[in-house]
Amino acid sequence: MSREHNKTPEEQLDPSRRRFLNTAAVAGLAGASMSVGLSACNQDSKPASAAPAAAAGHADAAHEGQNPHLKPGELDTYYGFWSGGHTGDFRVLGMPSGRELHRVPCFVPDALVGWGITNESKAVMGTKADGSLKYTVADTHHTHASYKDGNYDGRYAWINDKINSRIARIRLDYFICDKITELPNVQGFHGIFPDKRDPVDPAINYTTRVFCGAEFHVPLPNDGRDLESPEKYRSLFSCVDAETMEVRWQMLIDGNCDLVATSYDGKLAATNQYNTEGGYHYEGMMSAERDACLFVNIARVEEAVKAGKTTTIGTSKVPVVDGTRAANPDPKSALVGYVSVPKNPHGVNATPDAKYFICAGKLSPTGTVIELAKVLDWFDGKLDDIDKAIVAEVELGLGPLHTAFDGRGNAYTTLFLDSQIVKWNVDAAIRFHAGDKSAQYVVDRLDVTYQPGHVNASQSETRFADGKWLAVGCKFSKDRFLPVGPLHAETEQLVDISGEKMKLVADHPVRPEPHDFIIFKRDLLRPKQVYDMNEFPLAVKDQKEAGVFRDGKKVTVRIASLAPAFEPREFKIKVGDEVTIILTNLDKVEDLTHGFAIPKYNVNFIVNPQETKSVTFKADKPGVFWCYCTHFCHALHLEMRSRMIVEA
Ligand code: K7E
Ligand code: CUA
Ligand code: CA
Repeated sequence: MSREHNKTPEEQLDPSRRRFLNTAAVAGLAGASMSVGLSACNQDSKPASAAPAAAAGHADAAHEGQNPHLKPGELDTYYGFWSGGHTGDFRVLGMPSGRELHRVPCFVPDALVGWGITNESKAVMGTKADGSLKYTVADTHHTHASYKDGNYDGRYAWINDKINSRIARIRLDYFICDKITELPNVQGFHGIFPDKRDPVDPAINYTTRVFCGAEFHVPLPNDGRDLESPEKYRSLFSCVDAETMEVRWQMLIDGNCDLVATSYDGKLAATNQYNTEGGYHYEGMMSAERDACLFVNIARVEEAVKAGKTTTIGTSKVPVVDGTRAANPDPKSALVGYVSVPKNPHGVNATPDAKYFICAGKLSPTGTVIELAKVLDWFDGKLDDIDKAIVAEVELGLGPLHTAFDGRGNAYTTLFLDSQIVKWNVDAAIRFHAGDKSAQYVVDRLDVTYQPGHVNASQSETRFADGKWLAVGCKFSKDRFLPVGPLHAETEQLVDISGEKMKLVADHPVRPEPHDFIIFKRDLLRPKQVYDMNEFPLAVKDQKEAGVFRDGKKVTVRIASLAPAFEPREFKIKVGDEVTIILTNLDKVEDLTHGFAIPKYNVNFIVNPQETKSVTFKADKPGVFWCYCTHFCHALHLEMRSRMIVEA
């Protein structure tokens, strides 16, 4: 097994090191990319030889670096929000330690909290007519949080589900998922980004919309028509209201979308597209040398929606505007502009100085820097060609995917095929592109292990990028951890970016596969650790309110927990009853969680301090069933039970 991280700095900076990458899993893609991708970049646009070799070995000797290791009892200085991937959850890590603190279930049932078991969680997740869950699988990729004044405001986070095109909102006061919306007529909802302010109302300096890009193009509506006419397939770019979580509008677009980015002035949302060809096999999707990054003029779209210049698709009532190229020929009235970007671009990210969006080329070894002021000029009719908004297109390395920022003018782009992060200076890249071939834009390269996808830095996606820590999500771990059978953990690597050179300081294994994450300062969040009982209309506010309430065959059992007892201590129901158990945890002490499990009835959930949850089931088995506390809460935790007697 090759040990890529043992390369000397000189070898790291040498592009020929690619020859040593013998990763079978990527050989196919590497081959495809090398043959078609490299040709897109002509010889004289080679990077200015990266960092000077002489300085590489002992550069930054004066820079001591930061220590990611916490002593027992020490707290992390950042929160990390990680998407869970196929586990469908939203994970919370402490950073820089990388310790996983919490998983917030969203799209997929979770046995710890009873997500998908309780009535409240099922109502959020969505059920079929028979009361069972509509979906039990998911694929989360991207998570982003709400903004105010260009920084995180700690209200909400959102996460996408690619499989079933759902968006979940997480309340950051309690770290719970409170709403899920399914986007109509969309398949493969992938990129997601909240706006950062309103494009026209100066009083609204915070997030009110979330934009959702769609990856797959399908017949619209997808009801059996146009099955064999891929030229008619389209995808939709959607806008979801941050508060109501309703879909405000959708826009027909050409191409398949990957990521979404939004500007700090609220005027633009962008999504990069890799299949402007409209191909339906991968060969077709990579036949063109350039694809696009689509820029949405948000104010214009909302005007068009207001003016009723919309249609609807299928049974959906959501207004749909037309953002295809053909429908938007005149910049002065265009809802969208398509900036040309090489080839099957992956990732679009906003620089913290609010000036640029950067797309990575994926099948081209390039990064493309697009100046937002020029895009706006094009919409105003002051720039004749929107591609003139491209102020740099420079070679970075093989398989560039995602980019993070340090707030000091540097970008950090993952190179999937090279298994590297390349640190490059955006201003130098712009000078290089403008003709100054002495401009050295590559600052440093760091080998990571292996095949990195997303990358993010502390506060990177805000105006307050602080350039301290960078995390990189590596898709392959290979030999980095103890072997545990065929399924490998992924490697999240932590990099100290406080100095000129990047320093790899820790590996964290993560359960596959998180894709994306954000890292932000802990003082921007004020989580509550005890619920407000008034949030729960069903709350059993006092032990005296507990008891069995019968209405024909419908039985409500109201239970209160107060360590170490449930009230009532026992209750009787009959076979054939439809039973709803409502449980309130009356304990007010922080960290005092109770569980409630009913053997053989498939019921288990927890109630946190002052929280209320309910479950409904059919009493179909006679006998004695000890409802017991599953969460160690007290010296008498084992004794904390209630006897459920089901009479035949
Ligand atoms: Cu953001 Cu993996 Cu969904 Cu790139 S995608 S890696
Ligand atoms: Cu209550 Cu354990
Ligand atoms: Ca393409």
